[in-house]
Amino acid sequence: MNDPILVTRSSMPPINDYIKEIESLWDTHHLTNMGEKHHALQTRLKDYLGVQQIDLLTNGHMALELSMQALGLTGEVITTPFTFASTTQAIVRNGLKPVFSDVNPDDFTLDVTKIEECITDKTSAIIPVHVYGNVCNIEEIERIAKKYHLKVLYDAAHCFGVRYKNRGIGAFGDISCFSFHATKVFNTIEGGAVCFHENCFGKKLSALKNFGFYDGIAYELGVNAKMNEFCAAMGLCNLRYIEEEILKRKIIADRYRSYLDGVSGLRLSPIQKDVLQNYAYFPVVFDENLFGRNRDQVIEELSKYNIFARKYFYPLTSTFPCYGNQYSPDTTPVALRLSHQILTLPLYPELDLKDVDRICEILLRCKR
Ligand code: T4K
Repeated sequence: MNDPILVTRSSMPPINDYIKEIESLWDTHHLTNMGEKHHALQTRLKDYLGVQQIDLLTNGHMALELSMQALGLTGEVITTPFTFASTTQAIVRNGLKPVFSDVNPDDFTLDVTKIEECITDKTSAIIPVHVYGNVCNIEEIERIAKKYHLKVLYDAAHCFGVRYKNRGIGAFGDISCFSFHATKVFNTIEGGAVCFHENCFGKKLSALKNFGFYDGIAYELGVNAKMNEFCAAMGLCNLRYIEEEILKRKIIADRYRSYLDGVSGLRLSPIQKDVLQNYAYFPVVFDENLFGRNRDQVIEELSKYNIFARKYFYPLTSTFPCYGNQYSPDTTPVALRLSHQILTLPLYPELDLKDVDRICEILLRCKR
């Protein structure tokens, strides 16, 4: 039996790069609380991502949760249920009500034709997700937000390095939140970032991530969500290799496409106009009627060969037991159907092309 192939595998720099990067910490003993690595990474990321302002946090979830708090959102927010648990949990943990709007079947992001019907006098924001690194319909979301005076906070957890119309994706909306988790295109082991425009927001956010302190006095109800120096050092190392890593991902994604594009019963994520992709994930949508097998049967077949694709994102977050039965998945039928049909195939820079060939051959043998 071949070694297991998992859906992803963390990118790691050469070990000596990391050792060299952390050596100075043994001199300074300054391990956390916004030290030199934190500042260096912040500066380099601001430049790489092409954003006006950026702050670093312990993870992508806290980036979302504290951004919502810092923005002072109230009442209802319009969002997608086709995402990772974090997006919805950050909303609900802020005391906000998620109003789930459906996604479009082509790129799996919010269907902009359905947003306006979800707006009420309690709506304070739209919280879309650039899911899999697919860019939302930014222009239309901006138009709706302006018309109804809503804030826009993008969950850009999957989007590191993505550019739209030659601008870094983090520059859009009022705020964009990235995840630097071990499973992401760029990782700081655990980590996250908030990108924003206004200075006053930044002051509040940096207080919130540090117990709400301004000069050691807690004026806000904060938490501890500071990125530590070892994580920032990992980020500094990984950032040196990011272009090569994304290029390796592209080669793998292209190989998948060469096998799977145009196969009846399979639908791939679109190549979006004006988007420089990061190839974070490789989702495939199975139409059982045309393909002859459903998504779950394909997972089962791949697992016999020690290949572990994942059901990102099943089930819809709106159906999680932690929300009771407050939200019906029937209000978002496209997302519901997708969650039963979609499978993300293994994709990471070190994945051997021979393994990609093998995965595709097994998958295509499933076709009836
Ligand atoms: N918003 C969105 C849209 C998100 O997708 C996420 C996170 C967030 C917000 C929140 O950001 P963070 O707070 O996490 O920074 C994984 C990740 O834990 C999670 O970060 C990610 N989204 C989600 C899509 O995927 P799981 O439960 O699938 O992880 P796990 O442990 O099963 O790992 C998946 C595979 O990754 C493993 O089969 C092997 C590989 N792996 C995993 C770990 C932990 C590694 O190679 N190295 C590792 O250290 O959630």
